[in-house]
Amino acid sequence: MKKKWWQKAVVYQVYPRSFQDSNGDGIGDLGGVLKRLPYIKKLGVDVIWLNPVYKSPDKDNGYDISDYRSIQPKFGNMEIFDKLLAEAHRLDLKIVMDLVVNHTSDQHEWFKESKKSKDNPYRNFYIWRDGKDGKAPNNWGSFFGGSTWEYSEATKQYYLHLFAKGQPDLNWENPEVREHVWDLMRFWLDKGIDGFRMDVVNFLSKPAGFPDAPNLEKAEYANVEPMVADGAKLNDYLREMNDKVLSNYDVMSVGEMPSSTPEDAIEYTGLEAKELNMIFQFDHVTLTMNDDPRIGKWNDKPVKLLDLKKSLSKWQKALDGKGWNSLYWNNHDRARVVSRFGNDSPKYRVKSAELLATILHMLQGTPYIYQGEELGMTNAHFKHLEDYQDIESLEAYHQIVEHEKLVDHDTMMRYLATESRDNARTPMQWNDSKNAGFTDGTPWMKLNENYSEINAEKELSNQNSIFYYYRKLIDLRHSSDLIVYGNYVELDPDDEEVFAYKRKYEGKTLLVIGNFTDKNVVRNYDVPKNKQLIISNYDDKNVKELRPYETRVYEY
Ligand code: ISL
Ligand code: CA
Repeated sequence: MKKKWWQKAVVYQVYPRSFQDSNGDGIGDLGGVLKRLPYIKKLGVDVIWLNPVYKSPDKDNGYDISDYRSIQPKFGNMEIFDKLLAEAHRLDLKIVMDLVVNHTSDQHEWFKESKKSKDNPYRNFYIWRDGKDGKAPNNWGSFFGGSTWEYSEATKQYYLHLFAKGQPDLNWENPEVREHVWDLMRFWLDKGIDGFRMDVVNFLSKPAGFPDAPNLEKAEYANVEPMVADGAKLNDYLREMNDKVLSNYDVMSVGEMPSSTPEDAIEYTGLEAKELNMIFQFDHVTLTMNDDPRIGKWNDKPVKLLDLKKSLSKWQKALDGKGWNSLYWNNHDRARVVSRFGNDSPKYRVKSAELLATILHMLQGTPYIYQGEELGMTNAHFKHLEDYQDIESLEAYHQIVEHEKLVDHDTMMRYLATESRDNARTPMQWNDSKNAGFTDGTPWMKLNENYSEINAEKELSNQNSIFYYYRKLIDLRHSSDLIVYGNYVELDPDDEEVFAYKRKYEGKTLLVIGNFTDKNVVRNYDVPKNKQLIISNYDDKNVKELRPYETRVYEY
């Protein structure tokens, strides 16, 4: 495979509404990102991925776009966007934008037209169907609760929405829709942006005839994901996108693909594919699910190290030489890594955050860091339902607790505290002043109470901080082909306490070791005397035992 710039890159994800407010309205904005560019630069990353900043009624925090070519007024305007892009480029930082084209907002002009009449020129931009016996066309359940079908009085038909009813799905079968999408992509690429992260892009091709989904557990609505993921025409759409748009620019593309397998990933990102550069797979972030499938992702089970190793190893081995992995622990949809996969107690938070960072950053693929991860930010630990803002969390509470009465309030509060997307969306913790330096006004979302303990200012003033540890990991990657391209070798898959693996490249070996327990453990790896310790999160290196959450990386 010919080497590409994005293979050596590290990406930093910015969730603009929670990053930095610059005008005191309590909402993070582009002016705030601009102000914090030097901070991002200091971390040493190459690329910034911006979550959606387009005009939107914000039913799903910007994932419901009403105008693809203008900036959300809360976030600024096109002038400030252009300034941000220019300043980022001046600092040698690339900017990747979110592309949300499985659906639009119901406030998009196309949808406003589409719903007017059956013969409207935009009718076929969306997916309209007659009801069945006075009910929805099929049994599909929306990701945010209820049916995926919403009735529209004007034409007495239903439209499809996999997510909220304010997010109608576009009809990708319609070539006109595709042309519009290629156009809007060119609009941003011609401005000079450096690529796209593509929202649920493996859901674009829906099954012909819209059959019912299997529903063994007899849930009120059936799980729609297997019906729409990796559909029959998806490869055609992605190839057309590559052919007509992406191949004309030197940019990166990463497709968000819930439930895709390594085989799917090779199809989309493989050498022959000419589709995307990489995908976000969901395996390792969905290792625990509720025993009751009707409750789905909502649970409070700890993740087992064996499962995690198995999952990551599977992807490392399968894509080696055939595709390219994206490496991530968390994002705006997931719990905070140190709370979900590590130990966020004051005693072990730092070691455990550094351990997790090491395990991920030494793998083959392109690493993504989610804002605040480099500070060891933790889950929100919210106690009250009122503290949650996320549509998925609130709709799930409504459906599971109030409507279907599957679990009680306290149980669901534990599930939210473990899995809610809001855990990642509390404002960035810059310092220990009021509202953590995020805003002078009233923050749109409650801050994590631990900001006087955990914040950027504190991290930057301590050479042994998590922040500088991340910077070291990034620097190591930039200077090592072994870390970027080396083959992955799994070690001791049955070890329940230690995650260890090797990487091999042109006669060199990297040995990565991580103790995932809060105890001292002893392990023996066969390493030559001339080995070099290239990074570790403990000071004294001459110890036989691995201490709690200790990690070491050797090269030889
Ligand atoms: O977070 C999830 C997993 O539990 C899903 O509900 C999530 O919606 C899914 O991963 C798709 O995410 C993307 O598309 C959504 C948007 O709400 C998410 O923020 C986005 O990342 C709809 O556009
Ligand atoms: Ca603002």
